[in-house]
Amino acid sequence: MVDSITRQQLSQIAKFSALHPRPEGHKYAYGTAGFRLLGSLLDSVVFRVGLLAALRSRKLDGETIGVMITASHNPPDDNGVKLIDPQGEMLEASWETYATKFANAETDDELTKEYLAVAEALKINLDCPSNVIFARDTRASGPALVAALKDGLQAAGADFADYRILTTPQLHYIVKCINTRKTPAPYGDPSEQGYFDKLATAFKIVTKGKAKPPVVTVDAANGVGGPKLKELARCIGSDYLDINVVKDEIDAVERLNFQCGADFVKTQQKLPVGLEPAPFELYASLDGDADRIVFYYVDEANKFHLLDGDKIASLAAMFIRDLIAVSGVDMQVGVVQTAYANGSSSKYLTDILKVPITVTPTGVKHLHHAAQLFDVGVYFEANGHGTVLFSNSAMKALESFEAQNPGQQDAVTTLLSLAALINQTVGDALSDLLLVIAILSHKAWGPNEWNLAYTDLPNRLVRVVVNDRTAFKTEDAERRLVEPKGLQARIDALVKKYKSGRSFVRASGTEDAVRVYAEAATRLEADELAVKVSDSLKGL
Ligand code: G16
Repeated sequence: MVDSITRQQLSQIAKFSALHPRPEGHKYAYGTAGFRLLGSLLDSVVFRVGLLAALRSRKLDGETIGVMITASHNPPDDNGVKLIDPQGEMLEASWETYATKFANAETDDELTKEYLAVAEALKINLDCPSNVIFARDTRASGPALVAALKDGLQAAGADFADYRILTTPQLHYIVKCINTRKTPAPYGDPSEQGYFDKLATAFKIVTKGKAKPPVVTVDAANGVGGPKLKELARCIGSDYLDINVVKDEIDAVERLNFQCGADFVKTQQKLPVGLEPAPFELYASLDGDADRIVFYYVDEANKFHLLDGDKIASLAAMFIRDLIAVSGVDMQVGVVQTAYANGSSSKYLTDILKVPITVTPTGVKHLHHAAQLFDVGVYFEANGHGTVLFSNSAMKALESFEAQNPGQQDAVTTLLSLAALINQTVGDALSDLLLVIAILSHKAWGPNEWNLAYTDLPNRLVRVVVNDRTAFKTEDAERRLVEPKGLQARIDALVKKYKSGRSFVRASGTEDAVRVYAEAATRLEADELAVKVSDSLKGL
């Protein structure tokens, strides 16, 4: 028996849904980082995500849920939408199925039925309060998608707040702040200024007594990270840090991620177009929503050296491991990687640093949960997406530790301020930038000294367009293909021919393509292996 509140909500949903018709024939899927495709195909999806966000909040007794409208590293015409859970984490995986069902409902009637079915199956009281906050990146399709989202939230009777233009990690931060406000461990002030202040204060504590770092030049991919980074640097103050932001034309929407940005630099293994670096100075590139960062420099011969997510993870793990050892606190650091991790980085972590490694499928949602199993979990994808998580028990151990000497006290203070500096909700390019600068300051290292820890095996990442990427099924944390049948055996046969060869193929969850990764002992061999494996996909 449907009560009057439910009836009213369903009728509102049907009414608003008619304004956001689903394009015919398109199959949607909640992928690596939510729904992501051409902005012009997303109106109905975003409206429906609004409905789901309202339900998710109700299911969690009115806790605040976040909705981010962004397509991150994708080209300017794409857009996307993803949900953020109350602790600032990615949406719980079991709800991705509902998201996909909502997005694919053929008619308004089918959509209201799905809505009711989820509410009934999960025993959600539709009369319960529902709170949602949202933001977007700088893409041209953003404002119209925000309007669709508002319609969805209104139809479902949710209370909502528009945080306008933010980086993805800023929204994750604010969601967590709101939901922890009245708890014994509030995460921070739930505002953009609160975010800047928290990072700025922590950075100053972590780098106290160290020389001011040399200037760092940051390519902001012509996205939202540019203005936000300038504001963060202003909050830190030029007495402590100089950041030179380039590629910051957010109004030139067609230049977003174009020949610049973290994805371009990592996949092309070259400088952003137009950048003329000075030897041995530190450079970095963000992606379109500032949740990824990679670093690089050139040597005296102008040779490009990439310091990617694996290098960041190794640097952070080494620094934190050493601080823990000095502090005498009983805890352990571990690292989470994906199949893309360079073989040399995994070897360095295990053989030299002697820290445990876990490997998960691509997508920070997977890495994040694995990192939570360590006292201090460092997780980074090679593409520069990652963070460092301090568990509750690690925080308690640090907070209650009684240091026996100034060295121990210093180490504990640095670890605690690192936990504040590093975004605890998701990979955050701005926070990771400060983390790297802080560690290099402590070590008095430049990028070249950082790079010396280990030498990357030459590698190549290729994007291959296929007829149907959903035909590519993997196992073993995406390191092996199960389908199409027979393909893995062909890849194995190719890999065998190369010294230190490794290659895998997986479907992208953010682009309509599959990705081929190859590494080998020499540049030539890595490139050749990548080409041969890509060729083996022809006709699929
Ligand atoms: C997203 C995910 C990352 C993932 C990347 C590429 O990044 O958040 O975890 O590595 O997509 O994924 P795929 O290879 O499946 O396309 P972003 O920065 O685009 O949000």
